[in-house]
Amino acid sequence: MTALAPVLKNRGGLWIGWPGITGEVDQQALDDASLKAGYRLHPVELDEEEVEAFYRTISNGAIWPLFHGLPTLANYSQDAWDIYERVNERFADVIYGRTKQTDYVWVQDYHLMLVGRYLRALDPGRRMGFFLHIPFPPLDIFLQIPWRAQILNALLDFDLIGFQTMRDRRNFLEAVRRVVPDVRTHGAGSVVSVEHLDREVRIGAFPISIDYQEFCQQAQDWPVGEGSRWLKHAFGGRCIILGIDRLDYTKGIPQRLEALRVALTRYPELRGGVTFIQIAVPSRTDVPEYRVLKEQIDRLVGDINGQFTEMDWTPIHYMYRSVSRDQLLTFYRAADIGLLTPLADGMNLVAKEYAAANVDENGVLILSDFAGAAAQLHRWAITVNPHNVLEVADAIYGAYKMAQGEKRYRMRRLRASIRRNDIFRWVDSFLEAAVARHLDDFPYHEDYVPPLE
Ligand code: ADQ
Repeated sequence: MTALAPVLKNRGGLWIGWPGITGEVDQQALDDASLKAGYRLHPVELDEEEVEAFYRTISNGAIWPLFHGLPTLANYSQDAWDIYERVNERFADVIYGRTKQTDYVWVQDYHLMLVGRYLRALDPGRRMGFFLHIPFPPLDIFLQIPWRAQILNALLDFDLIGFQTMRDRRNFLEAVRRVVPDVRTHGAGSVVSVEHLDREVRIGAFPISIDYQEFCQQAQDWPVGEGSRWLKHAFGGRCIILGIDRLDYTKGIPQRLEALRVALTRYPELRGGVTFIQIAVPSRTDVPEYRVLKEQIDRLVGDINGQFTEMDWTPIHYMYRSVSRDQLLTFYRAADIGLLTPLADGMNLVAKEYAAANVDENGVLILSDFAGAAAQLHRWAITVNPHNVLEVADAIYGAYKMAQGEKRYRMRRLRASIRRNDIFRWVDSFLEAAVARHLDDFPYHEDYVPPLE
């Protein structure tokens, strides 16, 4: 949950989570990590069977595809669900044991949708909120999950439930009205409330963001500026189109590659004129669907390069690996076009990072209609339906031909919008809805560990 790191770093706090490895956690390593991060970390340990059921089977094998509107990829297992419940209960136990009654608990994401239910049972008066980082699917899709009533009832045990967009919130409210008996909704605007079992639950849209200032400043650092000039030179001054994503079937990478093929076919002027850099970060490599996707992308890149490469030009540069922060910023800064076309995405922070790092204000953002970020950025980005490869191809050509003045105008407005609505504003608006307080009201945590200089 790297998006939250800047806030925790500034305010301290306690982060409870599974460290991503099975077996016993090395306390010294965790203390070192706490010191480096600037906030305390406390592990919830999981064994191999729990990781398989809770993390791989239910979270990433059922909820992730279904919530991204891809029900045919979702697999359900009742045995695994029982373990998902057990792990959520363990998280609630650990939270209960490690926090005071007055501490506000803010649970993050789809792995932990039941924590409210268990924590409410242990501590009925506890104030707690939940934020869903992924989309909430339309009614007919959500209804397919075998545990729909358990999920909705458990979510309603939180005091505040946050979604990325109004569309997600609307989908959630429709599901609640259909599945949970005797609920009443009140209010309008960005936060509405639902009456459920004599409690009031607030439901809001809080689009997550980035630490704009940090991206903007780091993009102006000397190595990034030099690197980006070098990159442009290395690619012969061609128009650089950039795609950066975790290698995930929700990110629409094959469709994007097909769109590039169509663009190169329809607009011969682009041949030799553009270089497409796709960086895919390895993700969930133990899941068969992800391995199949990787092979599909490998093949497509090979096909398209085979079809169009000339002696002095290769259309696609494909990197299957993670890159350092400086390298990431260098790619962002050098790219003339950011091409981010997920089939579904809670927000898509890469789109915001690209704009923040585009300090020369001469880039164009092409963004999927189905990224949560489009709700905020649609006026100044070129928005596209990622399934319509012709439309995406036309958008690529349109961005390539766009006049300097228009690029600057759009990019300035994109950046201004992200600057105003940064990660601190996101936390602030959530806290205001949750406990009627602002981020500035929160002192440094008594156990706050200052970051290393
Ligand atoms: P993700 O699906 O991971 O997040 P995204 O929002 O784009 O998607 O965030 C990816 C993060 O990884 C970015 O901060 C980016 O800088 C980093 N990253 C990407 N490529 C990298 C690379 N090659 N090397 C190093 N770092 C890289 C989920 C949801 C999103 C939602 C976020 C936050 O799926 O929809 O926006 O949570 O809520």
